[in-house]
Amino acid sequence: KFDITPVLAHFKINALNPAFSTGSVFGGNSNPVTKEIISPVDGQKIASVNMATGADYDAVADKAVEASKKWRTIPAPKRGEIVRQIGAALRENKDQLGKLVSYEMGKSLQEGWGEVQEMIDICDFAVGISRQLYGSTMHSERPDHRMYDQYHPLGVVGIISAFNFPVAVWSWNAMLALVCGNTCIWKPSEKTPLTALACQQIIQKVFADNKIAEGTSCLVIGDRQIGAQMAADTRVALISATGSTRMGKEVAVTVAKRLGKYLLELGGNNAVIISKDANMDIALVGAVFGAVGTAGQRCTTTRRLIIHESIYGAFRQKLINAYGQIRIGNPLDEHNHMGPLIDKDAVNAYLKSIDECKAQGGKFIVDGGILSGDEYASGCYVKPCIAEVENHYPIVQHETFAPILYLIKYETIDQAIELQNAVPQGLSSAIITNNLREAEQFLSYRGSDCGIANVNIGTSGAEIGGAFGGEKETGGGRESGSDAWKAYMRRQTNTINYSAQLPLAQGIKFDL
Ligand code: UN1
Repeated sequence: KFDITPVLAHFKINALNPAFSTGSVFGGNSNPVTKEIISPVDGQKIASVNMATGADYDAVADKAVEASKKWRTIPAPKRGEIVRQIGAALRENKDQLGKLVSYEMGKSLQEGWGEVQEMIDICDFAVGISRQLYGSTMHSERPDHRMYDQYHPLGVVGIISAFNFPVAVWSWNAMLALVCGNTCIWKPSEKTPLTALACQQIIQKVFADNKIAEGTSCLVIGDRQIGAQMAADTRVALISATGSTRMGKEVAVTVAKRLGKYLLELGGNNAVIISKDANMDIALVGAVFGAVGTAGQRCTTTRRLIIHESIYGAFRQKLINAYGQIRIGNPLDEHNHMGPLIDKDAVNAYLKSIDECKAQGGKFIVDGGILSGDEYASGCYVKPCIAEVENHYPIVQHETFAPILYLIKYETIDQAIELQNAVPQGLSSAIITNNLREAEQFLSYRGSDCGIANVNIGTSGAEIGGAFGGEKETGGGRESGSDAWKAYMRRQTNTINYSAQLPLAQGIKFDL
């Protein structure tokens, strides 16, 4: 049995006297409403947290605005130095934070540590970026004129994150936003506030040691009303939201009404095409990790396998055998591959999807269901399952955040790509093939329509160095690597005339 007490003590999270702390900003306790945080691992209450009120949020946002006026005066590479220290602090806390992620959210400890590693990696990346916030220079059409563009901070960035990557996705946004000169307000999922409080403890010390103003990186634990309030708040220049397509559409409409900026990272319905020329070992491990990793609760989870008809039967059998080997149980036991779903609502959604799949014609070749017994007492452990389906079934078109894998057969590569693209979402995609022509077609303009397209790698587990995000109902935003930092800055075009004349552009004459 895993004892979380020392980990909570390490992060000064007091389960008996439930802490609500927005870290460096304020200890708003004005709301008597608390939320119990129950671990899906063993059903134990970990702590309860006070939820922020609208007034609490307002106070935080004021602080963040005030702090942004100071933070932006610190040169970008010096801001990078603070982020470097955050990365160092995360390295020191990797073990404990990984355990808390695993216990509060339910993902395997390997994945909990992996998530903290993503945070460390993005810190390193952001430090480098802090010296590379490049604009371009242009040649002016006018003599003795200089033109260039430069990037300025936006002000305050609001970050709404989901339970499934409770800390990493925040850090992708926050670390870039910070080096870009913005202050941040983080509203984590109300299902996973404790990992957020732990992160706040970690960064708060770094900010305090460096005498950085309060409010530079804020945390508000609240329900969706708080998220809606933040989306409507004109003080928040950019809302970066990760979560369901339903949530993203609401955020987009609210932010668009005030013509604010938004960055959305929403649902995926990711497929792997398995060619007859695939390396079967790569295909199998990639598909199974993609489907059952994080118990099917990644936005990059493999939900569909599109398999060539000539290998369909053999691969189907390999999958059935592999699913027989998956060890489900306490995710803090490193022996296990798969932990629980986040909560009972998620279990019900999983069961409902299985029923719908059957009703729509799906045939289960590996059955699902809830696991019972002592080890599964939280009621959140389910069996990963596999169904043979057709791509157009409504349930297959929908992102069910659970370990349900759909198998689809194809004949030609054109057909496989068409099937892969024929869903409303467009996040991640993959082809397993040693056939160069297929691989290149998959990556071409007439190939995958997703933001992420991989060859001989599964759909999940992207590195932080690439831009992360997708098209269509995935929301169109890009976070993390490459030039995703540009979303956190405003571009300004500057033209300087160092002649003694005033020549007008386009050759227009205007003499007085
Ligand atoms: C998410 O599920 O919201 O690519 C993010 C991956 C991880 C991030 C997933 N690096 O699977």
